[in-house]
Amino acid sequence: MTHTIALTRGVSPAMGRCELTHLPRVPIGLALAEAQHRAYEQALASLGCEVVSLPADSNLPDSVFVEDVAVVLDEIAVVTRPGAASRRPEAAAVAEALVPYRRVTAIAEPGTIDGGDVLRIGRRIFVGQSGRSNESGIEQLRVVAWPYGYTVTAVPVGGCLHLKSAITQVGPDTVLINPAWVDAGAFGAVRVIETDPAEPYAANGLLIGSSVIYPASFPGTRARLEAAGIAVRVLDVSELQKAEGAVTCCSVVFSVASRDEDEDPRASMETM
Ligand code: CIR
Repeated sequence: MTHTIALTRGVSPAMGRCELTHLPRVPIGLALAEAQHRAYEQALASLGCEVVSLPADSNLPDSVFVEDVAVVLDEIAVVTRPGAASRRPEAAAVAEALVPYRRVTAIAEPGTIDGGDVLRIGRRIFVGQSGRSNESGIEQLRVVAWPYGYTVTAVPVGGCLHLKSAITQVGPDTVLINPAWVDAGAFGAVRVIETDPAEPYAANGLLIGSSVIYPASFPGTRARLEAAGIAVRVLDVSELQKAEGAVTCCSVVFSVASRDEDEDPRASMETM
């Protein structure tokens, strides 16, 4: 038996100083951001996840976006080296939190990867060639993952921050995609749902079991998901969106053996 862990981290009081690439800086309501983040954690819990929440860090504006600092495969966790230098100190606490669950390795300089660029569909891992993830980082991920039977494919992406701004998995063999930012052909034979053209940022949904946690701000695309038979759990994440975050980026989701069957989880840290 397995269960699902969702690792999260509290909203930093410094979130107003977050990295921004495509959006203008606008005031972020901290109390509202915290409330939205709590609702997000509650949605994860109600969908069956055990939520492991790390404390907020007032020195790390973007640290709520934990997805970017770890890629957790079934066999091993890879702590990333984020493309934005301001985000690199986020990795230490997340690496420590993963030690009870996985052997932990790390992307080394000069490699960079943001977890937001990493889309895993079964044993296929796609990594966006974005402003945040470079060739060395992608190659290091490939070297870590191939012994476990994963392929790692670099995918050109443009117009957005990360690969998962442009495409996410919303069903066992279904992706939600903004075709203006990434070419659907790169992902093989999967069912494709396109975002509403009026909602370019709408391709980011978080699949938990058979439900998709999804922002309230994209009703046109939500209707397309529902018309395709997908169960959608709608959340208002307006304040996280002002920091260029979405719903995948606020958690690292992975399976673990349920406690009664836990056998001596390996707890070591190594670097490449
Ligand atoms: C950044 O620019 O790094 C943050 N302000 C937003 C990161 C969002 N991460 C994600 O969607 N995976």
